[in-house]
Amino acid sequence: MSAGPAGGAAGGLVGRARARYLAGERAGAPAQGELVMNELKIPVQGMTCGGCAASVERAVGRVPGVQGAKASFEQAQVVVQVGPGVAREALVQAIEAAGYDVPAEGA
Ligand SMILES: [Cu+2]
Repeated sequence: MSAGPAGGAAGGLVGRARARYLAGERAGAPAQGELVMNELKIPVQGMTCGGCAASVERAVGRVPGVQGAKASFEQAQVVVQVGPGVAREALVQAIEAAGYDVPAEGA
């Protein structure tokens, strides 16, 4: 039976092609977890030092769904990593509740 070995070789080829396809797919596109994560850049007024920036980070960090935050008082902004379904408005409210101002978008 010559079909046996031939079938086996074809199977191996398909297996390698599939492995390359999967590897390429993984390298070309971000992983699922990163894809659903979003980065929101929110301008913040009223931060005057690193302590203020830390307060803003803590404030947005308490909003459910927030994965991380990096605030900079020099740049007057906070960059927030959020999962799906986190509204910008919830972050703005948390920042304002902490005593800082977020200028209206497009103003
Ligand atoms: Cu401060």
